[in-house]
Amino acid sequence: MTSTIDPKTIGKPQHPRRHVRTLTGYLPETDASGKEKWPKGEEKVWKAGMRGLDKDVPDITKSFVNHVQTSLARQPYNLDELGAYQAAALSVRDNLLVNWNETQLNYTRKTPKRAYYLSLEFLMGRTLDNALLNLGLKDQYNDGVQQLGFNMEDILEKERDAALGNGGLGRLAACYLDSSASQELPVWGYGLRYQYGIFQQLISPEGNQLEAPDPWLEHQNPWELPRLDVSYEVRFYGHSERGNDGRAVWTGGQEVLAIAYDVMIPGYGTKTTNNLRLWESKPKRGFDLNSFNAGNYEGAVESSNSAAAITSVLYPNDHTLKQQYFWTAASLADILRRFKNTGKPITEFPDYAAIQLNDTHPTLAIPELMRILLDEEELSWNQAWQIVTNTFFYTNHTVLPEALEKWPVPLVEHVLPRHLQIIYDIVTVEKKFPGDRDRLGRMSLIEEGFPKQVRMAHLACIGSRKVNGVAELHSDLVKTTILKDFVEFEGVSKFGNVTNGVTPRRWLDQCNPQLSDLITKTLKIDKGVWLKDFTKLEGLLQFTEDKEFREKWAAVKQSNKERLAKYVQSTLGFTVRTDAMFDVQIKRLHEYKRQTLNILGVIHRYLTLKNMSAAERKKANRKVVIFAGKAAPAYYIAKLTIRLIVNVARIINDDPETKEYLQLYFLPDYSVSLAEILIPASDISQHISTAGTEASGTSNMKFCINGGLLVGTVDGANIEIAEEVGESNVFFFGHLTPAVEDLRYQHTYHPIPIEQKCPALAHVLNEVSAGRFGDGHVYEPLLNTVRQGDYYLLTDDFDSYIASLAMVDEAYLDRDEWIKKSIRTTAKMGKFSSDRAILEYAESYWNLEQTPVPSS
Ligand code: T68
Repeated sequence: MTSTIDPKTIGKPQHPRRHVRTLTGYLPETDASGKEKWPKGEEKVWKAGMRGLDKDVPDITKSFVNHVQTSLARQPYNLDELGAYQAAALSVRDNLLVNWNETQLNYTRKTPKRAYYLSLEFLMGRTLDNALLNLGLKDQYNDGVQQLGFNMEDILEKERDAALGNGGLGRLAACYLDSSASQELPVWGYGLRYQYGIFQQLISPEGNQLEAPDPWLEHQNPWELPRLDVSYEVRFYGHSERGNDGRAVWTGGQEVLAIAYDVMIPGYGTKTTNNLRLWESKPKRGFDLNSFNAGNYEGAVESSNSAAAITSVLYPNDHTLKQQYFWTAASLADILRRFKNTGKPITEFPDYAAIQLNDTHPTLAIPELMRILLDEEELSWNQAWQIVTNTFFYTNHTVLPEALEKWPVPLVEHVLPRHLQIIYDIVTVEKKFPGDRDRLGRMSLIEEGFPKQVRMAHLACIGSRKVNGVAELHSDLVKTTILKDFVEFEGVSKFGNVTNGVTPRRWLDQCNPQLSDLITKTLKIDKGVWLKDFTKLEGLLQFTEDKEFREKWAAVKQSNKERLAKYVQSTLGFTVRTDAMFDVQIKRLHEYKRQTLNILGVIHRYLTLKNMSAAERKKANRKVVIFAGKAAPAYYIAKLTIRLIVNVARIINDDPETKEYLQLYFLPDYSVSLAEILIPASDISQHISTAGTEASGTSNMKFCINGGLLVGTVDGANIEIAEEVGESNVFFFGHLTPAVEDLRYQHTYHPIPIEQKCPALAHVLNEVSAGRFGDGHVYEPLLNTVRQGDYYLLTDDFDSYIASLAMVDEAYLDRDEWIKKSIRTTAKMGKFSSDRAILEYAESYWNLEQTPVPSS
């Protein structure tokens, strides 16, 4: 059923502003017209009687018990750990709300320019521990729950990860929110409230990845505030009728409601508590009463089911056009409503709002803002385009051609008829540029073919004020490959780089509390200071020659290995030996990330050990190799790599001759929380993408911050890490980016048989084929990616990879020197704090100012 409504009502709040009053005694008061009367400089007055933070243990236990009895409706004499977690979380949430309210009020009053981070993914992980840290209430809550007979560590374990993301891009968004709040920047996140996050990964007895749903909201989510009063209508399908004036009226189709859920984002050591707004889709009408009355029950609920489905799942490595539009339309409507509340003219919009596009997923916001400005605000094309191109900023996260988003024109036309018209109008503008036909074809927003496709990266680029990549090399590649023509047309100054960063709060203090303590005690600087000025870590350099300090440093690493071993024992039942070098590769499974190179290297090591005499083996390093990561469910080759790892692990871990020297584990269901256990335990980690393919990588930073060294290719942020920590502390191997194209050309036109080119690798592949690790036939399609074509250059890099691992072994044998390398690495990681990165965005891109909440 469709209806025609005035397009001007789209994006308007569904519920008229209610009549609000001030609680007696709680200023601000309202005047006769309902306008708030702010007491000038008398903040304390209106705060009188307002709820403050629970700072003391008795307040905390009282609030905990209160939540047990009221919010949870349970009795204090039979509470389990899940209940204790929920009560603790609700009590912490009350505290977050105090700061959140003050922050939002401060922004409303000061109307600073705000930035909006639009990301389809926010990989938040757990919240409770982070909220306690940022509020500065960790000790008090530890004591409080202990007094009530619970243990904070056990309570923390009860929280499920909020896993609303696939990998690096989603986790980066979460780090940036933490840093924005910590740096007192007015930044809001906008995303989707998926009912099911990234799938849960199970491993079958054969070693296959199986996927199960992740019903993370099952036990309710104490961290979200449903804002049922904040909702917008979003339209799909229908027709767009153009008038003579270039404006259009878009009617009919399906209308869906977007409902807001707010998640509070506390800054570390500041009152600033920002907001992450996640949208849930809901049918505009419950069900179609006519169909219902006619006995067509399925038909009656069909459209309401399709509306609810929009935000039901996070698709692995993919999103849908409907998700993208639903989210961008709701977010823009909300941003515009907030701007309009300031009473400023629409032409000033870019002075008050910067919108950051996290990859191309939110690019429909560009034609959507054009639609609103043209059809609703009735601006001219030029005025509208001027506003749009001063509002948006686009960050690219990949140059892999196959990963660049494109939507078929017929699909866009069907789902978003008005937006396709606007996209074609932008094409017209583009055609005004002088230049040859080839170039115009390359630059077009529309790729020719059957069907034609809309190139989202081109749209994001021309609709934005600035474009950036996420590490130096990657930003250069953006300029010289995928957006080369645009650089020539628009000038190089539009294109920049912001090297990624990670939050030191989660990725050092929370995940590695012992190291954090050791750093604080050694530097004699308050943790509150160095966690915010991460370059202070450099002070550790002067202690590298201090033997006692080195022993303490090594003891922390050892203890983290034991924590990991305990986790593996209790969850999987395997006994991991902790007197070994821990070598870790954790990331999404993808051919370009080359987990295959790693597992083939492990097999090579195993075969080498098998060929040694017992006496020779005794001299070898003991090594534990760990993998974790999910493969997209439809990515056959990536799943086969997991299967190979699992089956090689079975053979290796069971071999009495070698198992003392080599153990191998695939840890299922990789998550933020699992990374928090794995990273601090690692001696060496692998970042071994084919040169030029990994935009940045962020786990490389996390490992180094925690004193782990890297073995890697000259790619992404590995390069800048080496620049900081010194090349002697990084184990580089492999061909460089400029060689890749030529090597691929050779593979295609002058292939050299693998036996000749890389005998060591050929031997490994033959052993797999011959069934040494289970039925060899199963792995043929995977092995053939290396034997034929070898797009990711394993045959070119294998020998130098093995050589670099030999250097790792050699370096590890001198344990004292290794620990020095580890200390030097941590000490020089200051640059990679996400605080530095977010300040770069704020200063060089968004033109945003820090807006601290006044202290009371
Ligand atoms: C990652 N990208 C980059 N994409 O691979 C990584 N893509 O090098 C970089 O460090 C990180 O972004 C942060 O900049 C992704 O994680 C996705 O997850 C993704 C999801 C859906 C569709 C496309």
